[in-house]
Amino acid sequence: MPSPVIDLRSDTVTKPSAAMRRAMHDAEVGDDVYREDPTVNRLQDRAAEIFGCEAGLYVVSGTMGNQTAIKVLTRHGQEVICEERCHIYNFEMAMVAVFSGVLPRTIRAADGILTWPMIAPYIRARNDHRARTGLIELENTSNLAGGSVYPLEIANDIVDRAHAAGLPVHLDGARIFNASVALGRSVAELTKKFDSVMFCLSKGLGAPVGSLLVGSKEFIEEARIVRKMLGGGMRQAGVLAAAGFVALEEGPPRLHIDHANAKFLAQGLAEIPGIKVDPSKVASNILFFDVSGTGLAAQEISKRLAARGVLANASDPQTIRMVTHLDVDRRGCERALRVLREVVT
Ligand code: TLP
Repeated sequence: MPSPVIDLRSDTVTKPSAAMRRAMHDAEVGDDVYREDPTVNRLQDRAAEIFGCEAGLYVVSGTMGNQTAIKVLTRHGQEVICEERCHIYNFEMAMVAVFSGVLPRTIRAADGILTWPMIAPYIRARNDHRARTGLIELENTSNLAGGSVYPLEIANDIVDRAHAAGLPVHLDGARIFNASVALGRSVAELTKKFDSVMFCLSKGLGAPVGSLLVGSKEFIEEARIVRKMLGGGMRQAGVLAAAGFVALEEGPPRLHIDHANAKFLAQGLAEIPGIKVDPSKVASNILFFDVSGTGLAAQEISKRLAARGVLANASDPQTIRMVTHLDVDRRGCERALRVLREVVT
């Protein structure tokens, strides 16, 4: 029997577990646009409880959650300050411009971690010549910066000072549970100062579909309207939310395994000739490694890996990303390392 494919392209690729499928089968449903889906309501209430917020809103995807929050918190013609490699700027189809009519004001920061002194010079209040700042956005963990984690004091300092300047702060917490595990602090602690938080059920937590926005009642009421504008009123969405509920309860306690596997991969990769990676930088479940020393293009390596049953995407001509998750165990990681060594030597 051929070995199963080791899919390290993303933590979005996980398949629903047996418990999730059972919960989906058994889910009580209603029309969620009328707020009558008991399973969606239960998921939203539980998310709000875990994050210590007033309310939650189930959305189709992380992208929908981020873009909904940005729309609620900004006005056309403003700027959003964010890190240069963030998801809202690089992977959300220019929706900040298309939908909210705002301009990303990007700042490059080491490891994707902004600090207040980096942000402060870019904040513009009312001005006759330049667009006003409307929002600050942070990403934790930072995907393109290699799953790096915001130190709590740095994130809190940014939010406190932004508030003092009259600015809201949105958190793209697609992988905030990974940050929570890496720091040993609860997600409520990591996010309590933010005006809005988006987190994904469909990444490391393992659900097939869905993300949540959490925040104040007032913010979530506005977000409901924007979600509807985006076509995100899903009706009997309880069949999906049921899987999300299982992910929210069962996902977080096992994320440390993915972090250990990512570290293990990085340590193994560092020993392969021509590959450059710093295992000490791997803080969660994402790693990027440089393949330029192998003499092969990242795309070519990715193709050769795929032919041998290991999937990992090139993120640029000399870099490959690997993401660990619940459908890849330690043996899978060992095999990925073996195959990679064969492919490049
Ligand atoms: N990230 C995906 C791709 O879009 C790159 C991945 O494979 O990592 N915020 C962050 C930090 C994300 O990494 C992602 C997805 C999203 C938002 C968007 O979530 P979805 O895919 O549910 O819209």
